[in-house]
Amino acid sequence: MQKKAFITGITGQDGAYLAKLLIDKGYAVTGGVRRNASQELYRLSYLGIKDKIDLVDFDLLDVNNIVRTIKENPVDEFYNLAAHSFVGSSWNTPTYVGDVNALGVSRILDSLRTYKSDTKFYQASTSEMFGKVQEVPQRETTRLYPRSPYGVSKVYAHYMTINYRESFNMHTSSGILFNHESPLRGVEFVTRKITSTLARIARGSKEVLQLGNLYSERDWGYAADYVNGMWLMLQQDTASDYVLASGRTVSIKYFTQLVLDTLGLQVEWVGTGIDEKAIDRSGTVIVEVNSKFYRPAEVDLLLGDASKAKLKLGWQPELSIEDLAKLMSIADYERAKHTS
Ligand code: G4F
Repeated sequence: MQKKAFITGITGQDGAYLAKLLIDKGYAVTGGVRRNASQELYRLSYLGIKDKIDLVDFDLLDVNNIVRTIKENPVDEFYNLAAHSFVGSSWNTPTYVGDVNALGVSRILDSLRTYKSDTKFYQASTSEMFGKVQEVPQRETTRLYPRSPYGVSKVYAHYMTINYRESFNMHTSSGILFNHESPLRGVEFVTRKITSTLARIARGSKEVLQLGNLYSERDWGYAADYVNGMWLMLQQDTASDYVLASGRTVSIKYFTQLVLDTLGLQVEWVGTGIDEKAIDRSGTVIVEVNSKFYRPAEVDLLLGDASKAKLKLGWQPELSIEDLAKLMSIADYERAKHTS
């Protein structure tokens, strides 16, 4: 029988890649979309699956909508990828972020428990829960210390996912995913901000790439590899929590330099702190620091240990940070052809 899956946040980077993976595996995929949000279906079009998905109204704030959706769309696997996912702006709307990211998950879990408790559930947990890291590298057992309203909201959802597994014997798994990027990443996140801006500059645009903290370090992987891990979690006999990470961490500055190299932009870095800049051979500033992009509390270092996922799921990330930077830079250089 054809398997059925429901994906919340299907219009986002991970939702689109996961939908493609499931469709390729023969699943019938239904996607939840928030109709009052801008309809960003371009990622589904980019992957050639827009017409293969059934889209329905879905809102994490509306429990009646969630109940009705679960009753009308009974599925084998439910992937909750919807969230307010930009850490930087979570300080501006902390209550809203909590309502969506934390209580929204309670609404789904309790609706599933009541109306379709044999559904396998995936929760998008995050390395932001480790925040001010209590050990290096971080693994499933590392003590959580979130550093933003976003991180705090995700901790609540993470523990509710565990709680419904233990209280009601439901198959609820949590993927603690470290940063994962792609050409479909939103431009508000630092990797796409860097690749899209520098690609335009390489095509002759006169703008300057303005960044915040150049020295925070992230464990970056490729989103298409990571959605495969999500699927693998729901194929296990028993539910659990898994870290998905590359096991390597690099700074924002290192990633920026990889992109500059790929695009053939030769620069010299000068200055320190707020005055640090990358200047090209003609003396033009290409990259500069703007304190506007600093965060009230920073997560300085993330480095994940995905040994459990490798051992139990047979999961393996395929793309290195160097290859990822190339892939994203080239995709944005192509896109910039149409804007310059
Ligand atoms: O790309 P970012 O905005 O991602 P962040 O905050 O690590 O969060 C992402 O990954 C998490 C997984 O760990 C997810 F849970 C979350 O939903 C999201 O997908 O920022 C990365 C780093 C930060 O240290 C930030 O301070 O880049 C630094 N940064 C420096 N300049 C900047 C900028 N970040 C952004 N967005 N814009 C800048 O100009």
